[in-house]
Amino acid sequence: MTIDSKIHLMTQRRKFIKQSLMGSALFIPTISDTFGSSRKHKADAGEKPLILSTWNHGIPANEAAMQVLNAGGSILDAVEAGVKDTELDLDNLSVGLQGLPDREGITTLDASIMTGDGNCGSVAFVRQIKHPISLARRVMENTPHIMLAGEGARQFAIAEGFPLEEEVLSPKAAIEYAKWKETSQYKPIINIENHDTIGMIGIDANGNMAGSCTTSGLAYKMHGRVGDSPIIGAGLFVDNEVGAATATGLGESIIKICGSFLIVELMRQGRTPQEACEEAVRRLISKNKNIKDIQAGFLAINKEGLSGASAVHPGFNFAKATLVGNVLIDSNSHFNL
Ligand code: SD4
Repeated sequence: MTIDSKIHLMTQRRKFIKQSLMGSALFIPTISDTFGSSRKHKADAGEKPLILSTWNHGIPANEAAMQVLNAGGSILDAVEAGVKDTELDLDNLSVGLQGLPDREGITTLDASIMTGDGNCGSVAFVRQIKHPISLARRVMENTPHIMLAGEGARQFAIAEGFPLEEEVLSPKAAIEYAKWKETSQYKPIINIENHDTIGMIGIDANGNMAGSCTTSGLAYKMHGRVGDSPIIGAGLFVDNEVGAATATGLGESIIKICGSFLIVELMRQGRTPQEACEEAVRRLISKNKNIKDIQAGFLAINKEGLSGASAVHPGFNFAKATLVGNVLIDSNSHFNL
């Protein structure tokens, strides 16, 4: 990305944040123990339909999802269409086949999808498939299973008529991989290398929920490594009776606490989406060493249409779309700069 385009992006981002601050009572500073100096956005009245997605690319993804809802599509169709947009984004180095490869120079993808009635499907460690989210949906709809991995997932994709893409790195990924190979050091860098997985959760006007999550996972991971994104309960969990949650960041830290399931269960016990996300962050911090090197962020919605978000470190943002707009919001974080 050129410096000019970075500045443009930052200006756009500020605009979005400003809009959100003006447009609603989203940010009400509150006092809490570990999140005391940060701002919570728990004061919004419930809104339906509502779609939340991780990171900057959540804006176009939410737009694609809202278009589906506006055209009368289901919330499941919406969350699939939304993240398909990101899977095609050539600038995104953590989602889709243009994502950064593993240590062997091979890009492998993880994805999951879930509906509020408990149906779910996922694919892990899959190669050459442009839209792993659609393959995850086919696993959910056309097999008696929930998860297919590796060669089996690819064979299933062929049987379902998915085209196999040529296995070459995108130009950007090839440049980055060549640089990485100079030292071949593996050290995840928070908010940089982990920065782009898309997790999307949504509720329609009738209270039906669905979620989707898709990623190429951690750059330069070991061949065969699978993160949280395709693991139901870790990267994604949805229950129409309560709410939905999704995660981004270092998958290993999220799997250890079953992050998304934990958040939904905390909401079931009466926490708001915001409180549940913050509690999950605390839990993650308590269960992981070297927390200064780990970033993870969570998003949640409940069946009333309230939303929440929280992260370990500053830098996590998300897009929130309702009938009145689609805005980028900075999440609060446990640690501050
Ligand atoms: C993983 N959670 O594979 C993913 C990476 C990620 O933003 O979220 N990147 O661990």
